[in-house]
Amino acid sequence: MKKTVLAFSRITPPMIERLQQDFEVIVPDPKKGDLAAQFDEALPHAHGLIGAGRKLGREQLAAATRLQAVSSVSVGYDNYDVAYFNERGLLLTNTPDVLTESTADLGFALIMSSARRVAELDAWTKAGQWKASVAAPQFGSDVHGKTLGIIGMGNIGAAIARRGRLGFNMPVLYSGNSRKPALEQELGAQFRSLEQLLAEADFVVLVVPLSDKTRHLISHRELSLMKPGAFLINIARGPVVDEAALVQALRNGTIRGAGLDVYEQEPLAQSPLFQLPNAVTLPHIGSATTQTREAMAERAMDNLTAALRGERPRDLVNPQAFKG
Ligand code: 8YV
Repeated sequence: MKKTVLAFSRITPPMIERLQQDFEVIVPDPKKGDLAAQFDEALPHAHGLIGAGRKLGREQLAAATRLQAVSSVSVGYDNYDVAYFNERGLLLTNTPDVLTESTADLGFALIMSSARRVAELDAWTKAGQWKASVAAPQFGSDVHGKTLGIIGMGNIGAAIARRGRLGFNMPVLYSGNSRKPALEQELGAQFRSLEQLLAEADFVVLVVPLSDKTRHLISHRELSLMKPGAFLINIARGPVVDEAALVQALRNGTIRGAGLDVYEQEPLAQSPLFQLPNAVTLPHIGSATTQTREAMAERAMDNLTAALRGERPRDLVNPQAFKG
């Protein structure tokens, strides 16, 4: 008998088709009524879950008595209670590598857009404000040659650092848990304490995973250490930044601007950030290109298929739970 896979977020028709070759697939459908009720009803039957953007832990999975594996269509796995997964022997997988370059592209788009005021001046032009040659009130800040500070030099951080160093001649600073000698060699990147990096960088880019250690890593004190002309870019997770402190810093000129892809609450329907011209606000699109989302879907399906066949999945987050 085929095992059952339940999707916990929207998955594409090609994904459904591929999964159906091996599994019974249940995808809650808004046309059939309440999504949460459909999910709750299917949960006790599921051997595998696949999706993204949903908190899953003890409370949410109590009824999932047949569950063996959860395949997240994301690299970040802060939504999952890994200790609980280990306790139950549930496998958790993610999708590293395939989104590195697209997410780095987006990080750089935010650097460019906030420094050169791309979104703001696009709206200004379309509003018919362009009546004479632009002057100082529309001027932006240079990107090339400025100092790039990466907080969390993992794969995505390194991909942004390469863009900055090789494409824009930017000196690269980084902070984090460990030194990266290969990147120091390759890019001339220099290690700094968090405080030093904040004081020196013109663009501070957050690429750390969310954990108890990184929650509100950037708050009033850290923002006050940044240069008044500097920009904060967050493509990591919203709660890494104390958003109220950021709003204050953007309002009173503690820093020049921010480029944000992630927020403390998502989706973000209302926010004081929307009133701030020096905040670029994107709807969590780091990996959202057609090619990358397809690659993530493939990787997530490979992981789930392996896990439900009793094989060790390629991207196993919690090897402790694998009894292979
Ligand atoms: C998406 C991400 O937000 O992979 C991650 O960790 O943040 C993004 O790719 C996520 O996959 C939700 O669709």
